[in-house]
Amino acid sequence: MDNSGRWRYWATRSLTTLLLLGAATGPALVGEVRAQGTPTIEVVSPQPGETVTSDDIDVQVKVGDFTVDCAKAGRPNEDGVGHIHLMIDGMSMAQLANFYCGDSFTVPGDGLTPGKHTFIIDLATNDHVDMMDTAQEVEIDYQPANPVALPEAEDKGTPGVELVSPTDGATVPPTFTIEVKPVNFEPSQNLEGKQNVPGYGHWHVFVDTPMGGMMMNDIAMEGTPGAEEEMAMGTPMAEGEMGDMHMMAMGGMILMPGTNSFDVDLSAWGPGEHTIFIEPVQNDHTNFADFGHVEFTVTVDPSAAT
Ligand SMILES: [Cu+2]
Repeated sequence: MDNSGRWRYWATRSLTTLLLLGAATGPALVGEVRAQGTPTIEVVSPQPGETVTSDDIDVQVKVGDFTVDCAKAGRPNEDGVGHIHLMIDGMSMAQLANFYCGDSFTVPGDGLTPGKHTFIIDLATNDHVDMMDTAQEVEIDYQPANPVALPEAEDKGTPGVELVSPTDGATVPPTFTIEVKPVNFEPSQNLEGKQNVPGYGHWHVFVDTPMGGMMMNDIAMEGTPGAEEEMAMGTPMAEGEMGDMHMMAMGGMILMPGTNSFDVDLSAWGPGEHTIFIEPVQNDHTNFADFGHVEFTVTVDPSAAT
């Protein structure tokens, strides 16, 4: 089944949509919820203007009035719960380095040229929608001792994936390891959010998300076509300026790993049978023109042996 439109769509959305998404989540933050405090994220390190000489960039944040819980990634949204997004040199999903689950994490320097780069760090809902009103922007001067260039393109054919373990239909504990074997493809966590390189990318892992279930919400906005091109960071768009647009939540996506072995935690999904879908994607999180995927089921049993 062809699903090549699925993520391509996501990546074509830019700041406009993210702002729109931010606006859409905004109302949840007022009223009763605001009484508990408005979620915030503060960047402790790096500081704006800081010269970073390490090859990878350590980031430290402080989150307020918000529970970071990556076990809930891909689950239905809950007020005040989600995870952290970091984007490099832009505000679209194409620049998403990954999502993060703690107060400190490391952004790989691979593919980043020495010089000025901007990180945008914000809170995101379980379904990976950026909470725009929390976004923090930090420009750094990246001067690594050993800059790492993007790898050479290595187009070997249609990228795909084979399941190594667990076996289809296996009974597993809530947290277990998935192992896959790439086909014509080299996953790299370090390249996520960087420029696309043929033959490289990472995996997207979904739970209980039917193929073709794109979870797309059409949002029709009255307004001026072309306004999105005029958008720039720091110039919030007034309501009604956007043309017709679509947006999509990332319901079901639990992980975007760049390794062939990774742990998944289905505790928030509950015991019983779950379907897992894994596909190779490009560095910008969009699908390859053609690609293979695997889909299998597991039965989560809290008493199962690891
Ligand atoms: Cu991705």
